[in-house]
Amino acid sequence: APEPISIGADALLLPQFLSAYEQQLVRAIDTIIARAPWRQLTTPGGRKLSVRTSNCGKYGWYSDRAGYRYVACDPLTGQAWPQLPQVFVEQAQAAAEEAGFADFQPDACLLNCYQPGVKMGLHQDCDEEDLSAPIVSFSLGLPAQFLWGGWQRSDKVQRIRLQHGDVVVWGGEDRLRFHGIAKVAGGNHPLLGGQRINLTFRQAKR
Ligand code: MD3
Ligand code: FE
Repeated sequence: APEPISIGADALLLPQFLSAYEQQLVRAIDTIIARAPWRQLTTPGGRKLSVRTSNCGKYGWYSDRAGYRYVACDPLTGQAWPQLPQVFVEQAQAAAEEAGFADFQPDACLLNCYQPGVKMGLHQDCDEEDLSAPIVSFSLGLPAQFLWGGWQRSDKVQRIRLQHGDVVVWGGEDRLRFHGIAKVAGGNHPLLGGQRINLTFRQAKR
C-alpha cells in the first residue's frame, strides 16, 4: 500500500487503506441505509443541507431547528441507530492506531452521501464532548477535493484529493481546524456509481 502522508502535525492520510474491504464496507452501508434511510437535514437556521446523511452506532449526529446535537434514536423512525458493523470498528481502530491514537472507541458514525454538484462548506467539528479523541474518515466512491483550512475561517485553505479507499485520521492540534468538501464532480464509480460516501467515526460522548 502507498505510504501514509502527513497533512498536519496530528493528521494523517492513509491512501488506499480500505482497498481489501471495499465490498464488505459497501454491503454494510446498504444494510444501514435500509434501516436508517438517507435524509437531508435542516440547519438551526432553517436551511437544508445539500449532503444526505445517516448514522450508525450508539449516537447519531442530527440537526433541525432545535440545533446540532448527537441523539441515540433516529428521529425519522423512532428507532435506535443501526449498530456499528464490526468491519467499521476494526478498520477505524486500525487506522487510528497507525496514526498514533491508541484505543480509539467510536460511539458514533456519521454517513454522508454526495451526489455530483454537492459540497460541504467550511466548518469545525465541535459537537463532541471529548475533543481529545480523534476523528477517522473513510472515503468511498467518487473522488473529492478536501478543503483543509486553519483554525480561523479566514485562514488559507489547502486542497487535498480524497479517493475511494482512502482514510484520514484527525486529532490533537488539528482536531478543530476548519474543513469542507468542494463541489463533487460527476462520474461513475464501479462500485458506487454517481456518488461519494464518506463515513466519519467519532467519540461523541465521554
Ligand atoms: C478535520 N465530512 O462530516 S471528512 C463532517 O468528506 C465532514 O464528508 C467531510 O467534515 C466529508 O463533519 C470531511 C474529514 C473530516 C472530518 C472531520 C474533521 C476532517 C476533519 C474534524 C476535524 C478536522
Ligand atoms: Fe466536519
